Amino acid sequence: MPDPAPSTAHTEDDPVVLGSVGGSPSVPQNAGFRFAAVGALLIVVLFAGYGLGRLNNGTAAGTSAVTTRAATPTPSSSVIDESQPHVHGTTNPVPAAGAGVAVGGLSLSSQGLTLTPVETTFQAGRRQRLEFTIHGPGGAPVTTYAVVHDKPLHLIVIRRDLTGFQHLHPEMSADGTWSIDLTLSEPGSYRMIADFTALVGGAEIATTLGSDLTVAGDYVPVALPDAARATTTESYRISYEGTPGTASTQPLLMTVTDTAGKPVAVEPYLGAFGHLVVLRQNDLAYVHVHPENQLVDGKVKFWLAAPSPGTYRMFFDFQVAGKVSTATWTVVVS
Ligand SMILES: [Cu+2]
Repeated sequence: MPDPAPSTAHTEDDPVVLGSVGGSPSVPQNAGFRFAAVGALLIVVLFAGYGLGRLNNGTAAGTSAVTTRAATPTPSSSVIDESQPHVHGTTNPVPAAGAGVAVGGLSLSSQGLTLTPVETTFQAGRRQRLEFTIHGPGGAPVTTYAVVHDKPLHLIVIRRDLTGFQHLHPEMSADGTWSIDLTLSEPGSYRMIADFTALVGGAEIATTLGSDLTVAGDYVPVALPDAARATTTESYRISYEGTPGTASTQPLLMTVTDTAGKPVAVEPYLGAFGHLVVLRQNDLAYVHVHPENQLVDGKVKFWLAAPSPGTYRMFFDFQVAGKVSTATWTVVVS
């Protein structure tokens, strides 16, 4: 069963509401200097860990993602240039050999921020409103966020057996409540994983928080498909090259063709040539990877380090002819 297409959840014309801030790209883009540090290194840049701190400070030191921004007179949104490849959801950009990377999305709270869903019980197959807030260190809802890949917040919803993947973009009301219509088609336990960069008191806090969602009923878990390098969607065949490991960051190259094997042109989607979400089986630990900003021989090139040996499911959102599709693979990392 194909996963729901992300395109059903939003359009690129969706207004991005950022509380009292107004329009999103209103702040001078200071991303240039931020990313100059990585430049040609093509190193995975980490947002949920100390990625921003590392880049802002220009050093490799630090363990916190809370970083002080250049002074701005009022609370504001910012736009992060994610034109360099990087990873969300981990806390260690370049894993030491054998150490693996830490992971995101496993907790309701991190770095002073707490995800607070309003209602976590859903009925199978029925569209319901999913609402949540992100509470800041002082307890008040956060209302300002950096725009990362065209959106102030990216939401992944998936069942515990790694079926039913949805990549959504909720909208925020002025009081900081995020909401979106959500249909969970089958009974079971799901995760919602929110990936964002909150702007709190002049600091940027990039993190990934997660909560369970429950659909009552007879849960029939689906076995994970076998690992394979090629997969198909309704219209495309997608394969990848590269072997993810834990010891170092490895390239992954995605090739998209039509069903007859003829290459097709992948288009930018949400500020990149594709978005790769990698979830670990059994705990749904989350890694969100973005590609290099140029295609390589028509292929979309990512860099990925797995946080541990184990089995993962990869979800690759890409756009062709204005339509977003999601390719999925099972990957076993040894
Ligand atoms: Cu997104």
